[in-house]
Amino acid sequence: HEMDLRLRQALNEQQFLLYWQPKISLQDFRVSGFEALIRWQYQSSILTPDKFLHIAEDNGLIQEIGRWVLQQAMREQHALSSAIGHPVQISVNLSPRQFADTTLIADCRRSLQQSGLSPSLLELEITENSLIHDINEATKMLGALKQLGVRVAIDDFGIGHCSLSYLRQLPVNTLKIDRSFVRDLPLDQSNNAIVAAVLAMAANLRLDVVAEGIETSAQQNSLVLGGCQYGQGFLYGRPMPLAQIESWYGEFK
Ligand code: G
Ligand code: G
Ligand code: MN
Ligand code: NA
Repeated sequence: HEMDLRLRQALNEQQFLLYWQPKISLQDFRVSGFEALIRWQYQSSILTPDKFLHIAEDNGLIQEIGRWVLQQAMREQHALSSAIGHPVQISVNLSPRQFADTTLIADCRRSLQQSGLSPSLLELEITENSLIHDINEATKMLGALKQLGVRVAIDDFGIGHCSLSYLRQLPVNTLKIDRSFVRDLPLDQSNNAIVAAVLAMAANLRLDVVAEGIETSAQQNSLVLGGCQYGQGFLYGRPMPLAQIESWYGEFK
């Protein structure tokens, strides 16, 4: 298959790169970290994951691509921190297949050793659906990650099928509220109620909350009022390559 070969070639020829989107503390508006988002430099265009990641997921290349992302993200963390002037956390998205594969632990451990990164500065983002596929295996994996000292976030929270009783028993650190709930804040009654409920539950379970997709200060302000600790979105910064972080930060601060 044509696309399989191209993806393989992309890996071999280092055509993948990372973009970084800032994560902002909504308490002091400092930069707390960055989320790594993969891109494919294909001929003269930069392709987003929706164009190729599902193919890699189907043909199994996602495992190798995922290992590359983890390693590369940890390599770039130091330069991100230098650009911002203090140590920043990095977040890496994991595909369901990566999360289901126990070699993840060894991969993380090796990349942590090679990069010298403090494990607490690494957060792995998984979706609810990664958790419910096999809850026993997921619980083991989360336990092993916790033992490594790595943090775990549930991405796109609220649109999947993870029950609250699972959530209570699983060792995760962070919920990332899906941007579909943030979009119509603060005017939409039901989204307001959903976000308030997630924030209340998270406070009870001692989980951090990141709101995704913040585009306006009205959205931001309602999240701040609700006690949401972190935010991400175009209001602060779009995903960008490492080389642009310094000039972005010059404008932001
Ligand atoms: O900004 P963006 O178009 O990059 O991201 C689209 C989707 O692709 C997001 O849902 C994000 O979770 C996913 N994604 C981005 N980078 C990675 C990656 O490195 N690994 C995996 N598994 N998913 C990613
Ligand atoms: O599922 P995940 O959260 O990993 O996806 C991140 C995706 O969300 C990326 O495609 C990123 O470009 C996109 N994104 C980040 N901030 C915003 C925003 O403020 N508005 C919109 N529409 N998309 C955003
Ligand atoms: Mn994510
Ligand atoms: Na998300």
